[in-house]
Amino acid sequence: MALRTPPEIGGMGHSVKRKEDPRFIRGKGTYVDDIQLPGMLYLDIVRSPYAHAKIKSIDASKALAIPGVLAVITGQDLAKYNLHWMPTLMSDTQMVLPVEKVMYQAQEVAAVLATERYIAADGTAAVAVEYEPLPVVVDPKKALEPGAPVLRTDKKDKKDNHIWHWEWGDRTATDRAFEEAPVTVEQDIYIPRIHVASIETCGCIANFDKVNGKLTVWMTTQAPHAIRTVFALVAGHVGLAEHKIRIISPDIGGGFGGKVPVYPGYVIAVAASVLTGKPVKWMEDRMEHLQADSFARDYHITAELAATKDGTLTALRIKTIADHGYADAAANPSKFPAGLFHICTGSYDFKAAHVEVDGVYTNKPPGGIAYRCSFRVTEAVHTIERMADLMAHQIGMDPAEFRLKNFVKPEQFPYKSALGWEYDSGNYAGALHKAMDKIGYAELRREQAEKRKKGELMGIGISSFTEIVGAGPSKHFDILGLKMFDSAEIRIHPTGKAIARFGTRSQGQGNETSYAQIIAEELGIPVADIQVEEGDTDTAPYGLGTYASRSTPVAGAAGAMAARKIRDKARRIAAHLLEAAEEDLVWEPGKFSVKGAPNRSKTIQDIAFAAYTNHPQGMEAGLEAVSYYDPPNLTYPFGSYICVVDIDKGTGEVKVRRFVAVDDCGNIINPMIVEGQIHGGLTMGFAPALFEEISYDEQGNVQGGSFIDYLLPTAVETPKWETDKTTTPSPHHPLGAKGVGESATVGAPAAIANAVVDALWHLGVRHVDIPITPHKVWKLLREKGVSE
Ligand code: MCN
Ligand code: CUN
Repeated sequence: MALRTPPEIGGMGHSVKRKEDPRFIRGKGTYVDDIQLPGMLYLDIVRSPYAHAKIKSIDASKALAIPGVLAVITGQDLAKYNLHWMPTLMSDTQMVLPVEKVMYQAQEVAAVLATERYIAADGTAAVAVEYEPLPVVVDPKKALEPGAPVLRTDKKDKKDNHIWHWEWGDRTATDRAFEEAPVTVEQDIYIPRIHVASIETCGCIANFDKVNGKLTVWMTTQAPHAIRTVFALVAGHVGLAEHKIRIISPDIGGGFGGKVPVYPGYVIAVAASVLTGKPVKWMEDRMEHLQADSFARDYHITAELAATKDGTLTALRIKTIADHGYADAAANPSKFPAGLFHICTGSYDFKAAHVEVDGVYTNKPPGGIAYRCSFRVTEAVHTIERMADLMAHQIGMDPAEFRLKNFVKPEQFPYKSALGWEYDSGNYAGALHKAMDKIGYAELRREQAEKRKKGELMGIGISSFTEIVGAGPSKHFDILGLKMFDSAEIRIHPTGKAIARFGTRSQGQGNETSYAQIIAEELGIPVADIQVEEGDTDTAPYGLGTYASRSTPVAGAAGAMAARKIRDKARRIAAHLLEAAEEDLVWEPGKFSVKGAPNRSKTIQDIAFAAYTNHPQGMEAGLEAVSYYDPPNLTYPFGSYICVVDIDKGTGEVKVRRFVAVDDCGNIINPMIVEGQIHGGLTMGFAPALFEEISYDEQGNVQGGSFIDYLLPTAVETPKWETDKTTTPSPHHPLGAKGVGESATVGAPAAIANAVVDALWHLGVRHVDIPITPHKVWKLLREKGVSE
């Protein structure tokens, strides 16, 4: 199916702007920080310089002496209302403000409320906190050793730092396959902690209206409805009922998963507004954002592959230590503590697989997952794609040939993986062949052989990933019990114009545009006649939000289903208007006509008008519909990426010479948006492959807590992406579409890492952990005796 893409619609998702809105300042949208309310107060947060320390005292007197500082809020203050702890998305607990001790560097210690933003900051600097440092646990492996200091002393029965053990798959069959295997490879892989760097940091304005008892929060959130419910559940006892809470997620300057969790700042702002009856704004600065918000990855993996001598994969075995920081606040479906990590068999047809993960507490910020990744699929893809290359090299087979031999074949779909997933559709060989042709694979291998003779270092890396996006189905997926369906509500006005509201919240993906296209396609109404809204819980139908590339697979499907309900009613109205039987009507986009008499027709606009002015007796007036869509399965987009690198022997610098990305996300709704998603996604895969990492020294001091040492690639470093596509529709999605928002970030790092190892394999290099910095490569080259 070809979906219409009106050329006048750009990929920005800001087609309809509220120019008349007095709060509209920047001309690009209305972001939380653009909103100014009369009498607004500002919140700033005191943060801990220690990674683990008792709080002996907090002296607020100097801060309170500053004119304009109204209050210093501490954990003791919140404890009076039992709001000093809050639940995490994984049913763990996390501090809002500490009463006893801090657990990571940059943790919130107290909050200052003031009349001006700069006064609040001055107040923060003037709060004197006395700490007593405690032993710090940074390494999750050491955290598990007997005798390691127990971090969660708030949990009475907790005697160690182990959070949970989770395993999946057939252990016996997997172990047996390894015993019998003629070839096995094993590799430790560390996927470091990283952090999104969206243009807009997190923040909110909480406004409690004392007259009608209603709390409105403008908030940088990807999931406004879920937040409303969580607020009601957590703060119900202080009188905030769900119908008295309105969450508005205005324009969002990038989310990438970092705007799914609830951070203490939001909760303190709400508490401050409820107590003062004034609007309270809290907005993080860049360093707070990097140092304290939800992180991603931090997986210490040991992976093993088993194969026959001819290179047929037989089994996969993985053990992982997951560093969750001081609280398990991962944004995961409740049922799966390690998210969808068990998609780790990837694009290959394994007979047996087994995966184990252990969650561990350390003195680091809580969270997990927030970096353009559908619940740990990036970790899974990186592991299997690195391992596939390792095995191919080990048995002396070309990595492309090895993949082609082991792929799940097109005729095997729907394919049940060894770890229980049912892949909906795919043609992995098709995508890889296309990428190989486009990049000139055979010629590159010849060039590589020539260069190697001359001592030059060139590598070719492949990543043939399978993604898993679009959660539900609700029978397996929920967050804190809230089932992962999603919703759309469409109202057609008498003059044929429409408003459509969705339970998701785009952060720059352009959903406003593509949702309008879906409805336009289903109803034949021009895109320009459809206003799309998301993100206001008072108006939008209940939904779980935008993450895990679920908007198109779930809410987009809901949009199509709601539009089809409207079309069904429109048919009945048309039959009435045309005095014909419903079965005798034919639909073409935009109108119904009588079979055999095409001149007797009614447009959707005629029908909309009639729905309010001349509807059949016995039928309800109006033309609107709601759909709550529970997908029967996830969607499994995929792709093949090929990367060519040249390595500078003198400096260790890795230069990405070419990068070809062939993606398949089923039927595409808006090609321009999809291309933009892939370009952005590739850059966000390139970044952790070569640059980004947040690490900690032994005292728990964050390394990478500012843009001085958390390196983001700029346009200068970023290669020119060469993109292409294949189209394998999802059989269960009403439009045959699969999600795409994260694919490139998930698939790209392994292609780059594989290219680097491919360039160095003949020197004895078997693996390099990302980020592959010049220093790391330079050291490896010196170790292997390579001179400039
Ligand atoms: N699309 C399409 N045809 C398809 C699939 C998608 O035209 N077959 C379009 C969609 O209609 C939508 C866009 O591509 O406009 C992305 O759709 P989808 O894959 O459904 O992903 P979501 O809208 O759910 O976006 C979430 C995804 C995630 S989880 C992260 S993280 C991420 C990403 O999107 N964060 C982003 N891309 C981002 N892009 C921007 N600009 N900002 C972010 O914060
Ligand atoms: Cu995990 S990043 Mo996206 O799913 O919001």
